[in-house]
Amino acid sequence: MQQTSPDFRDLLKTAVEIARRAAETASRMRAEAVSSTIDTKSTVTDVVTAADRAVERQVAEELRTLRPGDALLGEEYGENAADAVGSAAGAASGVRWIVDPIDGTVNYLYGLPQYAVSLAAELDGVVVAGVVRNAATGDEWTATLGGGAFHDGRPIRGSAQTDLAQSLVGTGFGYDAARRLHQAGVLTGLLPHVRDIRRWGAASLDLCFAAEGLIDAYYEKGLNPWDHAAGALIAREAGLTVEGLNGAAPGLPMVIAAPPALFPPLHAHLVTLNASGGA
Ligand code: LIP
Repeated sequence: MQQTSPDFRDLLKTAVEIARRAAETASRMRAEAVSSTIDTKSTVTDVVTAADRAVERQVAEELRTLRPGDALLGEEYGENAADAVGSAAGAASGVRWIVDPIDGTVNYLYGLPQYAVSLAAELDGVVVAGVVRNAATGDEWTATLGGGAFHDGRPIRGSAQTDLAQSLVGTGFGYDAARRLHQAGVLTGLLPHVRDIRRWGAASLDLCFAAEGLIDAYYEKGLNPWDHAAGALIAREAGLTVEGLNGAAPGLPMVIAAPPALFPPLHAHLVTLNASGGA
C-alpha cells in the first residue's frame, strides 16, 4: 500500500464528502428539471446553467464551513468563488480547491450518463488530492499524491498497451466552430495511426478512463484547470504521463495522458499535426 501524507488523506476525505453531496444535487436538479420543464416552459439549457451554478455554490459554502481560509477556483464563478471560501490571492492555508461542478454539460443536458463532479485540492500550487464522481452512475475515482489511484476504492493502473496502432484514444472538442474545424483536421491525421477514437464528452471522466485502462490514452486542447485538475492526478497516480506538448505542463494548449510507452509516439503525431494550434 503506497503511503501518502496524512494531510493529503484528510483533504481527499473532505473532497469526497463534498463531491458526493454535490453529485446528489446535480442528479436531483436534473430529475426535477426534466419533470418540470414541461409545465414551467423553461428550457433544459436554463436548468443546466442553474444546476452548474447551484452545485458550485454548494461546494463553495461547504468549503467555507469545513475549510475556512482556503481558496477556491471554480468553472462558474472563477476565483470570485474564493470570496466564499478565502482570498484567491493567497489562501492562509496554502490550499486552493479547484472544482468543475458538472463536467460533461452537454451529456447532462441530454441525460447521457457521462457527467461528473470534479474536485481537486492544491497545496502550494501542487494538486495533492482529487476526486471525480460520475453523478449519473455513482462511479468514483480518487487519488492522493504518492498514494495511488482508485476506482470505488479499488486500485487502478493505466493501459499496458505499447503499440499506438492498437490503441484506443480518447479526445474531445471545443465549443467554438473555428477550433472544432482545426481539431477535426488533427483527428483526421491521427485516426489512421490508432486503433480507434472515443469521445465521451467529459475530460475528467476521460482522464479516469485512461487511468483505468478503459482507453489507452487521451488528449485534448482547450481544457481549463477545473476540467483536468483532479483527473490528471488520478491518471498520474495510475502510472500515466500527463503533460502538454514539448514538456509543458498540461493546460489550455494541450493535455496528453498516456502510458510511458505510448506518450512519445502520440506526442510526436500531435506535434506534427499542430494539435495545439488553430483557434
Ligand atoms: C467539457 C469537457 C470536454 C470537452 C467538452 C466540454 P464542460 O466540459 O470536459 O472534455 O470535450 O467540449 O468542454 O463544458 O462539459 O464542463
